[in-house]
Amino acid sequence: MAEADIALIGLAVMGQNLILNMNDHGFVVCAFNRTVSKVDDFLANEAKGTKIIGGKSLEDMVSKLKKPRRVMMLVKAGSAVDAFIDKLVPLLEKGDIIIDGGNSEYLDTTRRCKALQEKGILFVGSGVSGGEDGARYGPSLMPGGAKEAWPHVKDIFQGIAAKVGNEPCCDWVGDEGAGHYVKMVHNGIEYGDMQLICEAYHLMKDLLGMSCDEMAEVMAEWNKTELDSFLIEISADILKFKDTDGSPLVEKIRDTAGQKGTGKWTAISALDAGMPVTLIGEAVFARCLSSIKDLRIEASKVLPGPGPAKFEGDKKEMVEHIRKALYASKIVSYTQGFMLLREAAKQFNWTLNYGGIALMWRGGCIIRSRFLGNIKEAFDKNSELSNLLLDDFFKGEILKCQDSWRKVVSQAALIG
Ligand code: 2AM
Repeated sequence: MAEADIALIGLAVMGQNLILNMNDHGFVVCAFNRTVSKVDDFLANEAKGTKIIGGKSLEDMVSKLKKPRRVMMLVKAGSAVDAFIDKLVPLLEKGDIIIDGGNSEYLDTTRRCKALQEKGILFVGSGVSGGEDGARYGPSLMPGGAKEAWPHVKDIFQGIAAKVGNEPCCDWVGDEGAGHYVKMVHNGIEYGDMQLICEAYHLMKDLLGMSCDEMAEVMAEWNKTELDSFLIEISADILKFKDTDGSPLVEKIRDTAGQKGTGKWTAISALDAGMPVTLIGEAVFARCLSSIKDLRIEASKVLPGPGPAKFEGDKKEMVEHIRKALYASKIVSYTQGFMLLREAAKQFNWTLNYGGIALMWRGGCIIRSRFLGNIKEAFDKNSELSNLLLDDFFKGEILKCQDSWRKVVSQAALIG
């Protein structure tokens, strides 16, 4: 019997949580997974007592779907997505919809869109951000692809998405791989934000000699200012967190970072597009540098800096300079990110709604912040705005911050 509103394939945590979220919003979901035993496990545990149903096979899953059929995948990016598409297509009809909610490369999404269009199947590639918690209680969703699919998935997507006020952090992004492209740039910006926080930490710790508890307090204060954001909030929590021996856990974590690839793709795309997305590029390179730890240790023995940092000014004042430097750098990073989006739209012939993108990032996702509300306002005032720095609000903010910013950069360089 056709009873399910949507099927979801891929029962890792993200997939499970999205299903539970859809169920909470009144949608009947049919769950499926390559390893089929996980369907029964899920129904017997996490999904117990809900309206969620399961598929015994792909055929069984498809037979339980209302038409047009909606099938969402949350499986490992790459060949797993293509493998499921190949198995699904013979079971579907023209006008049915396949949605890829994984972290796929936008060029793959564009390719899949085109191939499925020829078969009459509507393909949607959607960015999903917010991690496990976001998936469960309200992610940021960035869908793009075959626009004819949007009226059929809009209610589910906007229903489960995070809300800012009453507005859902989900809207149609654009054609082909536009949704995954926007998610990619989101991840690049996330790398940039994290790098800026690390640099602020580095300056407070090594220039000003502050303890983790002191820095936690500063971050908590910063979270009441223009920097109000998820990443600053959790930085305060992380700095406060103690290991079982009572010392700050963060200091015990090896200072080498890996990467999943989306930050790198953003930098590559920026080079391809000829756009100066320097801050994200530096953030990606900083991760690369961090990961060659042995070489860094070796080099530090023979290439000393200018000696131990000696800061002689007013610490409290310097902390405020650092805050303003972080804020100004963040404005530059988002400006660069939106420059890249604009150039990609031109290159791929997409119509992107920049204010809508700012709103999609305003809540639910990892880079969620008050600041994205200001970006949304800038595009509301002028949807043709060529560059964020030319908006009156951001121009004013940069002018307010630039003296502090220059002080911090010069001090940091001089002191090594
Ligand atoms: P599994 O439980 O059968 O491993 C996240 O890894 C999700 O992607 C899981 O649901 C996993 O299914 C699925 N997955 C990973 N690689 C896959 C592949 N090659 N084909 C199909 N599903 C895959």
